[in-house]
Amino acid sequence: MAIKFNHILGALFVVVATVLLRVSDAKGGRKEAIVGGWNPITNLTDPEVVEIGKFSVDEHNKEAKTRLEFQEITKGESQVVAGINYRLVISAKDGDSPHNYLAEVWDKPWEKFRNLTSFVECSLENGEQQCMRT
Ligand SMILES: *[C@@H]1O[C@H](CO)[C@@H](O)[C@H](O)[C@H]1NC(C)=O
Ligand SMILES: CC(=O)N[C@H]1CO[C@H](CO)[C@@H](O)[C@@H]1O
Repeated sequence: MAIKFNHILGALFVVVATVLLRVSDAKGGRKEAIVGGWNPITNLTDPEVVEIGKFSVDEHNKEAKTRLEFQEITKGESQVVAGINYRLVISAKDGDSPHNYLAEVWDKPWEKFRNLTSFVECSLENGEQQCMRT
């Protein structure tokens, strides 16, 4: 299982690297729907999207041994790439205080594959949450 996990991490790294390349390619250009580019998720209460958000928090809790409670998704975008990459800004409670996190999940429903690629707390810059620059 550990070997398999490393294998998948390798694959995820390739995907993330590709995503980063695409993002830098798209930088400076106008935010139009590019094939393979990131597109905003318009319905943040779509059950499928909410499921991905809850999955992120659950996975993170398992990995980091935290007890965050999913609240809602406040922003999101997705990318079609051998499945769908989701990038979601999630509000979750850590004890009593709400925090914002940026989660990335790679979902390939037909393979029943879904994994949390990244889960980080949004940093504060000038008192504003800098989660997703759009
Ligand atoms: C978003 O999705 C939910 C569940 O499918 C639906 O009930 C709701 O009407 C949708 N909202 C919009 C603005 O489309
Ligand atoms: C929910 C899910 O599919 N998680 C998987 C992430 O990848 C590891 C390694 O293959 C699996 O063990 C998990 O089940």
